[in-house]
Amino acid sequence: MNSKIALITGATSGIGAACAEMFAQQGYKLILVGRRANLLEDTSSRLKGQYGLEIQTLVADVRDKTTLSEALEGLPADWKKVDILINNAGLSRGLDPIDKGDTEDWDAMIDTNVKGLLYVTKIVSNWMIPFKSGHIINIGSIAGKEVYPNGNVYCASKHAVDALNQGMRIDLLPYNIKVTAINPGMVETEFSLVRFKGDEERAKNVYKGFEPLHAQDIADAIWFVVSRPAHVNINDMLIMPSAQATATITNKN
Ligand code: NDP
Ligand code: 8X3
Repeated sequence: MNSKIALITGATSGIGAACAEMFAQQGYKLILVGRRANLLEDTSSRLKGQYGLEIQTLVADVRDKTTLSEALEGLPADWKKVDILINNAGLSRGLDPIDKGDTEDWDAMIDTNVKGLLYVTKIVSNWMIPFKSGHIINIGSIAGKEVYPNGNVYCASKHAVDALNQGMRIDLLPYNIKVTAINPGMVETEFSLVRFKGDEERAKNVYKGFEPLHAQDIADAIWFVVSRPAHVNINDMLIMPSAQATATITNKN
């Protein structure tokens, strides 16, 4: 049994849930963070039953720095030696031109994708520093490499993740902490349902006519990255469905 610990934000769905499964298979102890308590509990009891692991579940909104900090700092001391942090919690809300955007949507994206990621990273990097080891995986996006019509604020938030990924790598270098960005193209998860505010038809259409990435593909890539030898770091990985060339060009049947 591996005694390493992986902390995954946004573990209730999609990429985060697939990562929880992957790290459970690899024998890691898990700290799973998300807002939906029922889903966290379901995942936790399933993985505990299947892999016989220890799991801590933290029901927390990464935007709320007080509650988040209380939840993380409230973990037992021996759980604060986190080996892998996966900054995955994130969302897109709305797909509107800048003059029509909903400012509540903008707040949700910036507060979650940028500020939430920062709050988690500050706490967990301080846990890693004394051990001079650790690996932080930031889930960016093709939207952090390109800007597409109506993507404005979501793209800005993921460009910020790209910049923070580079900044963290510089700042944490003296402490032997690896930092990697995983930047996916279209992955079929709850992402589009959240973007389109529960419009299932519109969400399904996004993935029609081609095979999108699956959450498992991203978990596989993350496992590849974290399982490199100590002297190797993958700085940045851009992963697209074979049928998608750029953020806006997809070969659909
Ligand atoms: P999902 O909507 O399936 O999962 C998002 C996860 O983030 C959920 O577990 C959700 O949990 C959690 N989350 C959202 N807001 C918060 C919050 N405020 N506090 C805590 N947890 C939160 O989407 P994906 O799995 O696709 O998305 C994961 C990441 O991947 C995101 O950062 C997204 O931007 C990125 N990404 C997704 C792509 C795609 O095409 N799907 C492509 C490129 C990047 P809960 O609601 O329970 O809190
Ligand atoms: C999610 C992928 O292309 O919808 O980050 O922005 S995209």
